[in-house]
Amino acid sequence: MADQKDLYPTTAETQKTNDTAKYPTQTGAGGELHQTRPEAPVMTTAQGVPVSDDQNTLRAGSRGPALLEDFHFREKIFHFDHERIPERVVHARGYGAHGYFECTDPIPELTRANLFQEKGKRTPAFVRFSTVAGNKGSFDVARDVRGFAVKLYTEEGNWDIVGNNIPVFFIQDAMKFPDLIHSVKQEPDRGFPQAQSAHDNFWDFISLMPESMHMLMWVMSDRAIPRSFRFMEGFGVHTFRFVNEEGESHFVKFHWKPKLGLQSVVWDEAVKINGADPDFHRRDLWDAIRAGDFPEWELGVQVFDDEFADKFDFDVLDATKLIPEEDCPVRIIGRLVLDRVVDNFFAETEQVAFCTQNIVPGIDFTNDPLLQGRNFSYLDTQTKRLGGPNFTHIPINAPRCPFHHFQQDGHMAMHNPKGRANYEPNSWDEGGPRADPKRGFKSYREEVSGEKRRLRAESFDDHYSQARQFYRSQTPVEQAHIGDAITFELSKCVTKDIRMRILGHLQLIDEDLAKHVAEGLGHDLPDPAEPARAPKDLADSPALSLLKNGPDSFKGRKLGILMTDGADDALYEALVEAVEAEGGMIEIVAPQVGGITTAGGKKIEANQKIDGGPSVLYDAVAILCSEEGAEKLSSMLPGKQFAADAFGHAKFIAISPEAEALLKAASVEPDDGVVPLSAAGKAKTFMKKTHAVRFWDRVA
Ligand code: HDD
Repeated sequence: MADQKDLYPTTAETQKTNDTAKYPTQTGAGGELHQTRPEAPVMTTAQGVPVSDDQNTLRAGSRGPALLEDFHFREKIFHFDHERIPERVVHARGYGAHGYFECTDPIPELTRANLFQEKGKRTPAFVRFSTVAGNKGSFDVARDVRGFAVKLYTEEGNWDIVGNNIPVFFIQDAMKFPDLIHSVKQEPDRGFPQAQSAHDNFWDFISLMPESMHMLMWVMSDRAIPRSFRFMEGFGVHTFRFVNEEGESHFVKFHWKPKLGLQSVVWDEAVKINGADPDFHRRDLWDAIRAGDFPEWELGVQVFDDEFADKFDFDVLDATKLIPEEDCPVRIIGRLVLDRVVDNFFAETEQVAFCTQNIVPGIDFTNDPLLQGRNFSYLDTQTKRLGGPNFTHIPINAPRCPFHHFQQDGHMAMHNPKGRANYEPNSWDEGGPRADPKRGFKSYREEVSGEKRRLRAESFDDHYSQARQFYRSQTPVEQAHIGDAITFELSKCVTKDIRMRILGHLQLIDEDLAKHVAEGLGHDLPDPAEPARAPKDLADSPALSLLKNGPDSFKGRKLGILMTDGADDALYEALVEAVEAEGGMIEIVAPQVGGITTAGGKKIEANQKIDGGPSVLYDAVAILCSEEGAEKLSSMLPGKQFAADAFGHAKFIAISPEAEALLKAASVEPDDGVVPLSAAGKAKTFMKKTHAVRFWDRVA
């Protein structure tokens, strides 16, 4: 197999060959083409035949009919016609990057998995983040669960942890997955709405599936509108097994914890970001990696035994439940670093095929009915999506360790076993591979028994207690956001019965939440729903709150500086220095993309023209302008909106004295979250304030 470097040349290398714009095609007077870039490689057909002219079809006469024998044209169009493959039935919109996993705390006593045996050992990884409901061309900041799928190319095969940024799921049994997904995607008769759950079908289904109430709380929280992939957690969701060399097993749940802390946008921002930059999340990942600011997560594990599982309030095989970190601590055992963008989106991000069935020696499944069903679905869907059983031959899916088997042929076979032996046992000298009872994967020897029945265990029947725990573990701001989100979504449901059914469930979760939503909708509260099991009060879990687990610096975040001609040089320089000291990024927004000239005569190029760089794209903003500049911005709607939105979204705002006029024009009454930069030293004070992420007092 070619080594990985050959398969994926670095982006810098590819970029060297991409700079073609300065070589326009020249056609001579006689209609023949001139080669305008002599050092470029000769273009060929897919068969390797050099091409002499890629601009004109072969014709009889200069204005006559095209000729069928034009094999270059036919091949080019034929290939183009076949460029699309089916998009993923869920998680269609996603973005991937390469990196590695590094073991920081080996755990051989728990698992024989190769990647956890040695401190410092690195295992190549590919990660794809995604939204669930939207089509491939939908927008990034939809209210939705985010997929967090990690492929680890271990020395004993590929291990896929196909998780989400939410630690629980809507349903308990894989049988209901098609129904769940049908309900949330576009309604089948009308083909809309796109990438959103705010419609009757979704809420109708959910209102009839009490088991989804816990997940519903998460999806209506700000977890479902993350600031970027870099600021969100990932979870393996199910309970898995670690199995050690002796064949002993422990249960395990996987957690990815972002080094930057947790951060989300607010709903009004999300709506506006989707218009301003539908690629907000993928651009963020691309920019961060290209800038060398490599996103990083810690891998944490919650490890527990049968005794803990038996005593725990809920069934550890029920994917609608989590184990609070306060009850079973998360032990950090490694880190995941994404340090390389893809060279080709289709070849890597689109063709990567995650399968929950891909596990390695040392890891095993449990009897979670959702997980068991997934193990069928992923292999099945990849075969359809990628066109046949040989999708493991595609470089992004191939193991990086040696592999030997007798599988052969099929569509697009890239490598078949060599030699005569293609079965075993055989008696040939070069008889090919054999199973190794010692090194090979062995399932944990769990005893199982029972009648064959279609049943849901009684231990799965508490649908409200953890929903209540989640809601009550949030700060008041977060609780208000959950209430507002449910109100918004239900207000998009045309059928009143659906809204009323949900209000019935909400009362079992939290009376105040139910009232908040009922008031927002203008309905009286109906009778509470009839629970299969009465909910109980569980201890609050601070680990469930986003705001309690936010960033503690400006690292990895972006300051948008709105500038005009005549802006003060010292204030600008102090701001840049303060942001850089924190490891943050800066974008300059100006009335013209060509940039501005400071009071001191310095030319600063802009990254965004004001109408293309609204404040929703930034974590915090600064406005540095002259008096005339403030007047100019005040006369422009995007100028006023920049200030008004930043304020409305509870952002920290730094201003030069002249910018006060713009705030006034935007009806912004400055508060403690607005920092006047009267002197250069104030830039640091401002940056310190931004550690709190937002000035929540403004909206509380
Ligand atoms: Fe799934 C894709 C995560 C339940 C069937 N799923 C998919 C992806 C993620 C998840 C992250 C995108 C992978 C990628 O980037 O290519 N899915 C989950 C989680 C679940 C879950 C965390 C619950 C704990 N999924 C689930 C069930 C089924 C599926 C119960 C079916 C029975 N999922 C699929 C699929 C997809 C998929 C149809 C679509 C595209 C693909 O697999 O590659 O097979």
